[in-house]
Amino acid sequence: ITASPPHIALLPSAGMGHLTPFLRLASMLSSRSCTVTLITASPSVSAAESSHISFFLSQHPQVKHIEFQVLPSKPTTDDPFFLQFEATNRSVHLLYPSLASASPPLSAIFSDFAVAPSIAPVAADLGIPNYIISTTSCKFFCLLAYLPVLLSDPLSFSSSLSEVSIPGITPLPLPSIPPPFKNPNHLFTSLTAANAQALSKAKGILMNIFDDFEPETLAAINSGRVLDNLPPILPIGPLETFEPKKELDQSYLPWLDSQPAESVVYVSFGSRTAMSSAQITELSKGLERSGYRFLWVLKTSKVDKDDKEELKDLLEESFFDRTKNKGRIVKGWVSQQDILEHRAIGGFLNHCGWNSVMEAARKGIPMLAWPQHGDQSVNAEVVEKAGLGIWERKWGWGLEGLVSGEEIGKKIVELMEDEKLRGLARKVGENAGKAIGIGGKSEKVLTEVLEYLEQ
Ligand code: BUP
Repeated sequence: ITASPPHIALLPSAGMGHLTPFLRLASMLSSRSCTVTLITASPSVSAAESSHISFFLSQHPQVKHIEFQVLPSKPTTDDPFFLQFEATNRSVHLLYPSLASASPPLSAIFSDFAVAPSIAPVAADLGIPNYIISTTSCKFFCLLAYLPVLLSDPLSFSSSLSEVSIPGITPLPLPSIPPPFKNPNHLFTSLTAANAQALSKAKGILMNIFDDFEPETLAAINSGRVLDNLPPILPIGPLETFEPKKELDQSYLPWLDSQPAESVVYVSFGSRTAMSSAQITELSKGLERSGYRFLWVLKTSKVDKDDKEELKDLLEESFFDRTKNKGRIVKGWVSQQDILEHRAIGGFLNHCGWNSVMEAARKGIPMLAWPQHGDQSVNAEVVEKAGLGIWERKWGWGLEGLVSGEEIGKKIVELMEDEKLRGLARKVGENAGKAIGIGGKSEKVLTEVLEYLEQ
């Protein structure tokens, strides 16, 4: 009997940073003849999530879709994305009947780290393997996996220490630890610890990374030096992009098309950064002072549905007048992959959300890292070490302090004029391309997983 391609159910979690790698992987699996079922939680937190899911399904009619209602949460002041992680975990068991009756029968569930504890028993009852998809750097994943051990010692995050030690990998500077981890009762911390405890039940951890980007950390975790009960870490990135090109604000494109090669700084802090108005003002000053051309994607709320402010209320009219030939500011969703691919882009000022890092790596675009929250400081260090970018540590967490326009301007000049960095970043791009090319390290890992799952 000839083997037939597997049927894989994909279960992402809340937020574009989590949904994006799942849609990309779903698209890749489908083009490799797998049967794919995409499971999505309803209602979604952001408008971007619902529109991307709809567009993805319209472009991939062969992909099956299960939409399930998450059980409501008690209203609290917690981050709405964290609340959705928690609600999804409480609701996942409801999926059992539809997964059990899938046709052809399911071969595996690929699910987000954020739902690890609730999906493990479902996969076990179905008698199929569960692969967890990690949406962050390998280094930050080590911290997530090791968090229960750190939380068991009240001194782990003591301010008298300058670093946090995790066996097998280089220590993490204390300021890079996400502030919620210092509070065991914080919702994000308790959820993460529960997720970490469920990791050993998974068959493997698929990561949107490539071997050459974090070789030492990957080798350490895969040789059991971080923890001895983790499943294999399977680097399959950078995941190839699939994104809607239609229905987006592309008003900046004609302008971008007319700019010289590598002359424009692209500025974006991802989908969940609500930058303060004082910082927005300083950033505008910094961009102007740098003298460089810029394309700035500006968001002012954590959840896009709440983003009601207009550009004219955020920045002075004189700023627009002075910079009308130098820059464009966009409010709303852009196609970041198209922007990073554009020949005019020469640098990327970014928060180091992991998808953005892998997209910049794929295109070999030098980054100026300015972490805002979550995994981003650890990611910034990874970016710096890999040669993809520079990071000004003393800026700290973007959402906590205020960095002056003068400093921002200087750093942008450094980013755009550092030829050595540009060369290193280009090399990162070449290595990323090799990893996902036929016979490349990441491509082989994915092929092996799919061969293992063939029916
Ligand atoms: Br904003 C924005 N267009 O306008 P990250 C983002 N993106 O294509 P985040 C757009 O969304 P987390 C826009 O290319 C990336 O693939 C971007 O994910 C795309 O950051 C994704 O970079 C955003 O991981 O998520 O949104 O902060 O907090 O989970 O890191």
